[in-house]
Amino acid sequence: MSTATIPEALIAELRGVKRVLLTSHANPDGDAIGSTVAAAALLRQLGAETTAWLRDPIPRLYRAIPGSEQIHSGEQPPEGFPANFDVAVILECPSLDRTGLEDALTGIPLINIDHHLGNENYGVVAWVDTTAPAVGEMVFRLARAMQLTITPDVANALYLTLVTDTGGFRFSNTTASAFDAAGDLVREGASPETISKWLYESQPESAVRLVGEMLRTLEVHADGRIATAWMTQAMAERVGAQPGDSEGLIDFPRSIAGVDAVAMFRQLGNGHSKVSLRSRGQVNVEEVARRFGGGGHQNAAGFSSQKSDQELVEQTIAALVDAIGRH
Ligand SMILES: [Mn+2]
Repeated sequence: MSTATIPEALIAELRGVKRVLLTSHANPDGDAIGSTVAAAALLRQLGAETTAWLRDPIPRLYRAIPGSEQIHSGEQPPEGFPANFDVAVILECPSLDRTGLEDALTGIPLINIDHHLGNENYGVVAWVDTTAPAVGEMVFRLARAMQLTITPDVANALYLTLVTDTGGFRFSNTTASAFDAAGDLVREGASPETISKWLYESQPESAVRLVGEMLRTLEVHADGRIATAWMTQAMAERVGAQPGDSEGLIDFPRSIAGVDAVAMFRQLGNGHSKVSLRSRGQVNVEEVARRFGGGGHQNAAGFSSQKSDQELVEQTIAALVDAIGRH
């Protein structure tokens, strides 16, 4: 069940916790990292000891977030886990397997805070608000409800979740509440200029060169309504790309007039690929991603695959043709 109202049980549970693990999804994005760092800082105000653990490293783009350097990453649990922990707060994960740490998270009570459609409502307390523009906005509301202090570092981390999850206040989740939260966070010390520099003006040369490589693979289908592009391992090697350099590449095919759906195929090695999907308006790529075992939101979703490149492209395009055909 999706609710904008913060469950009383969540506030009660958080007030009592002493040793907390915080985690979010694998391949963490701005909302995952910003929410994790901010929620950890807020829980420390309540006297809790916190440890943040993400399966994957923090992409370069987000390393400027204060506190992100303290996040434990990798498949090995942080010291003392789970014996020395009371509870795990799972942010931004519709199902526990999205953490990539689900085997380690058994046997500890879970608190589930998320805004994804299709959240499985796992955990001793689940707060799922599918109308929230970012989980960071939910964390902000929670902090207000619990009368916690929003420091400038927390304000910046939460402001960043809004910028990244709304695509810079452009996607359909750019609601009045998104602007309300952004305005309040600026009043609490968030600096939009600083966050813009972190996100948009801190690219290594390799990331910009990768744009050129990717654009050579651009194709349009379905009378120009679908665009696809690739990021292969060979391309990444040619430019010396670092993990995280492909972040935001999908915005280029997405910017073409008349394109309603975009698929970006990324080779991960070992025959695995990741497909990122974007759409405009009512075209629902979350349904498409779900058909392939992934998930996301109506206008931004993704899935992983082990199919051959050709099969993957054909099936994805066919599914996108279906999706645009319904609108
Ligand atoms: Mn999010």
